[in-house]
Amino acid sequence: MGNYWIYENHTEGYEVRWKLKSILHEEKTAFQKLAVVDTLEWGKALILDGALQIAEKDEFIYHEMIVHVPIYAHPHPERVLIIGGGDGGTLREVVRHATVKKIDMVEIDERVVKVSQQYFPKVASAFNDPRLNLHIGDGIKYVAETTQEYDLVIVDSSDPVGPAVQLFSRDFYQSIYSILAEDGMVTVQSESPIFFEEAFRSVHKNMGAVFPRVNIYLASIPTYVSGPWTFTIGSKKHNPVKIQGDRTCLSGLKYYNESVHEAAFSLPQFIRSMVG
Ligand code: AG3
Repeated sequence: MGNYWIYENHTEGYEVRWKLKSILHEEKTAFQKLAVVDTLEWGKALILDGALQIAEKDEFIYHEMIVHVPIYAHPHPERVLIIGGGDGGTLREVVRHATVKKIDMVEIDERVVKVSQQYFPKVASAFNDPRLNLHIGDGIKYVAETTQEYDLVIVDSSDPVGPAVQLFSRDFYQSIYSILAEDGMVTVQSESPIFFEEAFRSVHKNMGAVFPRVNIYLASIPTYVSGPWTFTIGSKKHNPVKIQGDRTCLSGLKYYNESVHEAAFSLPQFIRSMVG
């Protein structure tokens, strides 16, 4: 392929483009448009409804941060629920932890799982883990109906458009609150504070209406919009800024370490003021 580019619009006046080596796969699933492309700079990338979800070269940053921060902040994370995350990257990081005994994962679009297994074997590498129960279905319905209890819930969603809108709502956080143990916590990806300010603020507001403690932490993920990306933790009891967990699986990680954990909660003033 000669001079072929794909574009992602962040605002009306700002877009990013990637030069492609090839388009590997394109389909319309029951829920969204799904594409896999091979980019010149960032390796293969998974795109849903025009928004880049993972690129091989930097997915480790997002996946390590959405998982290891809350897991290390919890003294005994045994039962974990992942909502979304069909590419398997979040799951891959969760299974590193021997303290975790049971993992439920609820992904609405089975095609994301299948296509990721085909094109991203290093990301979708843990679907055979014996602790995993994979449910193909609606995460909103699952949290409203399940009788299971969890120590940690991780919401690895796409942007709040299309199938993911309700995953940013107060009702959803309320349902998560009721299936968490008395010292449980939830982590969600909460978008770019610069390009998705409304979504970012609403996560903080909705989570704060439900959880006694809400903390935000940051990481820069080059292939997601530009600047910092936010994650928000709602916690019933523990202070997520403090590392409490067993630290044996730290080796082998590429982004997360103990000082990154603490530093990630330091917010620049303009972000602090958005939620202050
Ligand atoms: N979920 C968050 C992707 C958000 C990207 N947004 C964008 N490009 N506009 C990623 C799922 C990875 N498991």
